[in-house]
Amino acid sequence: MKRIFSGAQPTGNLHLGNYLGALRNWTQLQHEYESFFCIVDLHALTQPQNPQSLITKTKELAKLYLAAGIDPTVSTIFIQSDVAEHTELTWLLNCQTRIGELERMTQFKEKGRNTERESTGVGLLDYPVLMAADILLYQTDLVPVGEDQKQHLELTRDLAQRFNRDYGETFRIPEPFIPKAGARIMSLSDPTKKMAKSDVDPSGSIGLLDDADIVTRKFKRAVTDSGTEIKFDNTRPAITNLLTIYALLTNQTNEQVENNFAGKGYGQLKSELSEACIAFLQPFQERFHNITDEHLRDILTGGARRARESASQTLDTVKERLGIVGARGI
Ligand code: ATP
Ligand code: LTN
Repeated sequence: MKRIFSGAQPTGNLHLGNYLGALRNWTQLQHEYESFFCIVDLHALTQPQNPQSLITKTKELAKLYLAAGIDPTVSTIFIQSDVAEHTELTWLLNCQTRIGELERMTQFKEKGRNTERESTGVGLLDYPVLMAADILLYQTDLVPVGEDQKQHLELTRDLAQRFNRDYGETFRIPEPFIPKAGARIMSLSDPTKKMAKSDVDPSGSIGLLDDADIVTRKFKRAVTDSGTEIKFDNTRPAITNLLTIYALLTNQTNEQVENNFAGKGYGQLKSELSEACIAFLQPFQERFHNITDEHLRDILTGGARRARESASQTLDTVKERLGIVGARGI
């Protein structure tokens, strides 16, 4: 059976973009692939975190995976730091990676934009290598992610190919899986930017844990384009974004959605969109609140054990290939 691997960072509030661009696809793909879904807490450390809130966010994210429909009886759900192989492979891959490759990453340039190079964290630069380690440890075939992760996937493939060429066939070369619709949900307050957890302005994103009043208010205040027609149109990013969210939440085609809104106004679109979103979020949040900590701990402990079994096999091969065999080699 082919494998998928994906993950999200336990930072900020997970939003509709994370769900429509990533989690929703994971829940569908888990039935066709052997699946590993990781809470990448070590990636979160690339930006300053409060230790106590990192613990809370890690727990919250694991519950969000379950509430979204990831089934722990068919998929492996685990916390990255529970499987030490991730950090160990990162070091080994670091020594195969060029600084130039990392400096070219758009996300590094964007996230480090407001900081002097002198004081930018090394973790932020090295972030994609840890991500490559995550993926390559599991001999992953497919990585379902949003559009913003495409470049990191290309680097992962380059590193794997280089290692295979220099040290012999070791890693499977993963393919990205980027959905046709929903791969880049835009901010409600600025449709030229993606909906982002790291955005300081909360009005741009619908949090998966937002209550009905907040959702209604955020959609009501959402920016719209000039003109009155309600149609998918790349030159009108705000309306196209709202329609994309509506189509995905109601499982309709773009054509069905356009027909539904033919002759209606922006106010109607916003109120139907709020309704559809609340209808999705309410049962989602109910599932979220019904997951007990004990149940979660069992799932994550079992998940880490299964993940370690796979990861350690790959790591052993990599070390062997590199001549890192410790006392055993003497
Ligand atoms: P931020 O939202 O602050 O940029 P992030 O993208 O680093 O955070 P993660 O939690 O690590 O957030 O991302 C989880 C998944 O959600 C990734 O696959 C990412 O590509 C996807 N994703 C993030 N934002 C969007 C968006 N606006 N539209 C679609 N997918 C998204
Ligand atoms: N960088 C990703 C999170 C991530 C990831 C991964 C995604 C870390 N490791 C491995 C897929 C596969 C992000 O969404 N910001």
